[in-house]
Amino acid sequence: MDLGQDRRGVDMGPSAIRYARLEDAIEELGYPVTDLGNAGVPIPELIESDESVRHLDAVRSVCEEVSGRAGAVVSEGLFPIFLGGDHSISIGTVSGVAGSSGGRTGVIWLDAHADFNLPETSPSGNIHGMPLATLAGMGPADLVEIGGPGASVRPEDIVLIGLRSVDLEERNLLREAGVRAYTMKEIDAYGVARVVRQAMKYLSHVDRVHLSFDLDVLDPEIAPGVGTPVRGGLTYREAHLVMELINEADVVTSLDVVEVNPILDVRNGTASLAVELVGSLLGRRII
Ligand code: LYS
Repeated sequence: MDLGQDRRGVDMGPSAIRYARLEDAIEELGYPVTDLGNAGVPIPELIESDESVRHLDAVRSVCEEVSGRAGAVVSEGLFPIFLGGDHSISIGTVSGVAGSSGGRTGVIWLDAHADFNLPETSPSGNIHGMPLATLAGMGPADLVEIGGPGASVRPEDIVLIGLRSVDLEERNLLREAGVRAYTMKEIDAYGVARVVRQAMKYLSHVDRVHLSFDLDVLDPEIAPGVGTPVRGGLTYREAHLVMELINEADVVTSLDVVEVNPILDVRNGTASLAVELVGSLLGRRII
């Protein structure tokens, strides 16, 4: 889906990631894979949208479908991997996962942006800048109620890692909500290993963790194929180390891979890197 922002291309992300052989990479680790196909997404050029929040109705209907399908997969005890698409799909994925499992679901949001805008604070009107606030129970009511009334996750069960582009009013919202955020400054100052270990410790009270992986957390030099690139992101090895350390903690039970834009990519390199990093998250070892 690419309705959560105003640039075409991320709707082709899932094709690019499949083409980069995600399924083979997971099967090599010994896990069977079933590809359940795509969600039904309207074509932006064919939708009339005069909403102040861009394509609100269409995003809601796609996220409702995704939420239901996510819940069904989790109820079977399986590990769902959701391919975006812009980050607004996570309103569907996380609400479905959290709503269908007992206990508390924590969220790790790997992203250059906080995605914590409300319609009133958003500089763009794009829903892909709002999913995390929506999941925390703020945001447009039509979207908050997907997967059941109220918040899908508690603000204190959320950790952001890799931030380096946060809008002015969005900063206040994050602070007021009490969401734990590790920016690139902490990563530079303390090293990525310490940051990830602290994050895992911070989330040690939850029953499961959903990892929402936005490729724009990576530096644009290694991941140019993203819709909203920001300089100063994770290096190649830092990114692998994040995934390797999260794998060691053995708590992640569902995953989003979002914002791959093949139109802006170079020889499908960003999608291939996404596949490599999913491999590290799922337990691929160097030796
Ligand atoms: N913070 C900006 C906005 O709300 C950018 C969000 C980018 C999300 N991938 O539009």
